[in-house]
Amino acid sequence: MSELGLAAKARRQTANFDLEAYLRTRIAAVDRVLDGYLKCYAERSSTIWKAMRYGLFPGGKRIRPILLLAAGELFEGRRNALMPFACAVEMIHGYSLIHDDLPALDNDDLRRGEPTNHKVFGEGVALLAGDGLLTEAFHVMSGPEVLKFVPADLVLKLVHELSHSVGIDGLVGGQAFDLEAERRAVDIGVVEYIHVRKTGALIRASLRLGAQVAGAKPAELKRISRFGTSLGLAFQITDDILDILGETAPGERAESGHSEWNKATFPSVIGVAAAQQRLTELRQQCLRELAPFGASAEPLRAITEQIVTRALHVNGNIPTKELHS
Ligand code: GRG
Repeated sequence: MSELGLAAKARRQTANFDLEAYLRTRIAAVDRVLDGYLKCYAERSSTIWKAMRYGLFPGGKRIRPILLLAAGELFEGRRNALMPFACAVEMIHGYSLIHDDLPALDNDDLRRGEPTNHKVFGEGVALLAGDGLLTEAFHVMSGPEVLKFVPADLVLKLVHELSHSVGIDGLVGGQAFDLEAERRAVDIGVVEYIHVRKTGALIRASLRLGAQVAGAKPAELKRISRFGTSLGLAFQITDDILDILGETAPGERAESGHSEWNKATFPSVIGVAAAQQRLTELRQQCLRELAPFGASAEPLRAITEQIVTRALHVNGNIPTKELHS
């Protein structure tokens, strides 16, 4: 089937899928378990505990744990086995946002419409709250409860994989490269290199972890990995298009005073229309990877559509290919 046919078919399929209900139930489940993990420290009632909790609640879209659960469900993984890993990736995401908002990095005052962690607790505590969430993620993943559902050798493999994805070859390395890129002109290859690591690595790892916990076969895991790479990049390009066109919700927008056009992003380097074109290609790659899974991949298909749709149609600037599909 042609690329345009594939996209049109995916849109017809996802039209019957209740994504809102799917997301609502999974967000509630993730929130419940995350809350439970942090509750065991609640009696300390210390400032660091409050700051860690503030980093997680109220949450955002919880897209990483939801992708992990969805990839796990695709291979009939059990919720009890998947959930510790889902919570771990959200804790790591929470850490990265707290640290990214600090004055030394993005210097943002608002996150999800509320004062950032360091504005409420001070820079020192915010720094430690990020460290606490990062550490807790690996504590949760490797806990004795997890071993009731997941073999120890697989847990070790997943801890190894996730730590690599958020380390120097992934989230941290991508962020460091991004910081350096602010001071020089970069081409689109460098921008892609940064985004695949800074944003894409954790999204891809979330999907891969879910699939592996659920016992995906090697060929299936490769497919999920390719899907994750494309979706991770699509997620960042979407965010940058919405940011640059001022469509990001208030409180989500960068508050650092830097012009969005000065950052190393797809729309600032190649323009909004070309960024939308790249997004269209990535959406098609995502759908192509999901096609062999048929109806079971409906949640992942619908999430993909939800991620890219707003950025493709923003400002009425619809790529020509879209108009004809
Ligand atoms: C500090 C090591 C370190 C890394 C920071 C995540 C990150 C790397 C920076 C955040 C800044 C940013 C705009 C990153 C792009 C990824 C992105 C869009 C993050 C926001 O993720 P969402 O939309 O947030 O999933 P919610 O609020 O829904 O949780």
